[in-house]
Amino acid sequence: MTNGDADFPDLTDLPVDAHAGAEVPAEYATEPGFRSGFVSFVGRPNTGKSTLTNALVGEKIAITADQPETTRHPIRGIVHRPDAQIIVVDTPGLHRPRTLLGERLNEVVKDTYADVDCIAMCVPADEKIGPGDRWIVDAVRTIAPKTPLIGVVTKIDKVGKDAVGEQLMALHDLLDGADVVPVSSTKQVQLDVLLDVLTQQLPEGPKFYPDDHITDEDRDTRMAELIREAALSGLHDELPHSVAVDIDEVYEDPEREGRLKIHAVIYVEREGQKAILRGKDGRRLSRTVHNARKEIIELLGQNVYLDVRLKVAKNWQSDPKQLGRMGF
Ligand SMILES: Nc1nc2c(ncn2[C@@H]2O[C@H](COP(=O)(O)OP(=O)(O)OP(=O)(O)O)[C@@H](O)[C@H]2O)c(=O)[nH]1
Ligand SMILES: [Mg+2]
Repeated sequence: MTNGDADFPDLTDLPVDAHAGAEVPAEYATEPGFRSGFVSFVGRPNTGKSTLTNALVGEKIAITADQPETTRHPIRGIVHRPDAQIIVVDTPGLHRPRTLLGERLNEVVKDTYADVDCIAMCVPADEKIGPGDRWIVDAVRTIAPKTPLIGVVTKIDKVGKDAVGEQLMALHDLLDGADVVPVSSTKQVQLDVLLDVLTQQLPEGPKFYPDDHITDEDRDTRMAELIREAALSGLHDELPHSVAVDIDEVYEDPEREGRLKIHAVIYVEREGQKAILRGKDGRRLSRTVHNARKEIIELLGQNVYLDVRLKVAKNWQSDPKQLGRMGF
């Protein structure tokens, strides 16, 4: 399935030993002083973690949306610098869970804390720091008391300089005096500064991945996520949480050389939601397919035929069996 832990290799599976030995393959070779390691972005939903991940990596590896709880599994992106390799792990936004899905997401995020070299707590410049943020910091401190924590004030393009300054101070206080960095992912402001700060937090060590590797996400997962992103656009309230996407089949189109045929299913929880996603005369669904297809073509660099069906999986967010089937 698309969002499963199965697609997310255990951190212990990484070729760490390759670096300790004398025989380092050419593509992993580095200068002395090179740093490498893992950084996890955490924060409330909708705080800009995935947008920041994409901006740092330089390619869309995590989908983003103007609603909370867009990211549903940790996504690794690799930032290659002359002096460091930073593996950023974008995580689902943390909050008090309302459904079984919410609980499972929280568990997965907490699992990632323990395995990283640095945790970066993201708070948007345009929202007051509140109990939700404190709850996350407490969780981080409990699960990973020794892991260095830094603060990131995101979306600084949305407010004035004074407000950014105030938020930096507030985050600095919340994190007991940790380093804090203001950034704008959409306007590409201060991203290099953030990478410098993150690099300083990493131990010296060789590369985990070759230079051309930017994510661990497999092709089908990325395609399913792009379809989900297209489907979420413009949705309101609780509906986005009910949407899940599965890639059914992918094969070379026998009717047209060089074209890939992709059959996907969008799951919702109720019949009424299906009608909303389909739209009047199927127009909304057509737009979803059109937009998703464009993104998938860009991802694959290949022409595709995209077929998307809508199906109801009743209350899948709260049903352990269905969640398992959906890969959670
Ligand atoms: N103006 C502005 N908007 C931003 C910036 N970064 C993110 N956003 C917007 O904030 C919204 C949420 O962004 P995401 O990156 O999906 O947030 P997230 O923290 O990954 O959300 P979850 O996955 O739900 O936890 C989207 O509409 C983004 O376009 C930024 O630097 N400036
Ligand atoms: Mg996200």
